[in-house]
Amino acid sequence: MADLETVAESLIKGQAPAVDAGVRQALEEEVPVRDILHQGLIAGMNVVGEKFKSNEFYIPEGLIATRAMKVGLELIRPQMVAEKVEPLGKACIGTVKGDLHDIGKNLVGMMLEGAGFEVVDLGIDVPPEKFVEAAREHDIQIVCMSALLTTTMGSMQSTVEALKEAGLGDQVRTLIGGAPITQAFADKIGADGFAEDAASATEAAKELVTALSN
Ligand code: B1M
Repeated sequence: MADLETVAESLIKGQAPAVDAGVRQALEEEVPVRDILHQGLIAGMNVVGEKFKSNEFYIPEGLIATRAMKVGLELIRPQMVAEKVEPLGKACIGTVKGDLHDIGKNLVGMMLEGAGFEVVDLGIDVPPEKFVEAAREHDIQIVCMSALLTTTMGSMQSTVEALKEAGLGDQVRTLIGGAPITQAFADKIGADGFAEDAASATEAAKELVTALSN
């Protein structure tokens, strides 16, 4: 029987083949993808975060856990995006300048796709001008930014300002998130939306795009 605790433990140890096997088994047994994600993959990554914090883990351990996480995420991706219907709108997403964390960003991107958005992924370490360029080039309605470091949060403000300076303030809406981000920070920098996790990011994006078209 699929055991999500073992998936989490394998992820913590960075054992990608074991994560692969555990997630495949869970999918075969029709365990809900939400449970595989939260009780297996994210639960494991949370422990990695704690070990990182207490200096029990360093970058190499973080990287091999990330590789295992990505193996698991790719396996559940088809089901996460399966419900895709009519495009709801166009979004671009990136991890802001100076920040290389991409797991949460990828997850938000997948959920947005699953909710019916067309998503342009700008990757990591994305400077404000690249967000502006993408918004123009792809006719973007929602610019989504992710930051995991307190030191890179400021780049969200620069991006919000750059979009306004480029005259795109009326055409695009900004949505921000990531572990250190709060609603208060979003208000402070003039971002249009904040979401705590990938599921609420899709809800927020839907609301923003509806408000934009009204
Ligand atoms: Co880094 N790292 N890391 N790291 N890392 C954190 C973020 C940290 C909290 C660990 C710790 O100390 N406890 C800490 C930040 C401290 C701080 O700033 N307050 C930290 C640090 C310090 C660093 C380095 C500086 C370490 C060093 O070099 N000494 C370095 C920085 C590199 C850089 O970016 N310039 C670094 C490097 C790395 C690795 C490369 C080893 C690896 C990243 C690999 C990768 O992403 N490809 C890594 C990892 C894996 C982590 C932790 C352990 C896990 C992050 C993660 O993927 N979580 C992390 C600790 C933690 O967060 N517990 C940590 C799982 C993911 C699903 O969650 O990304 O939060 P998350 O996304 C969530 C929500 O935040 C939200 O939805 C997602 C899912 O529901 N969300 C959004 C995210 N984006 C959103 C956007 C939205 C809406 C919601 O709207 C657009």
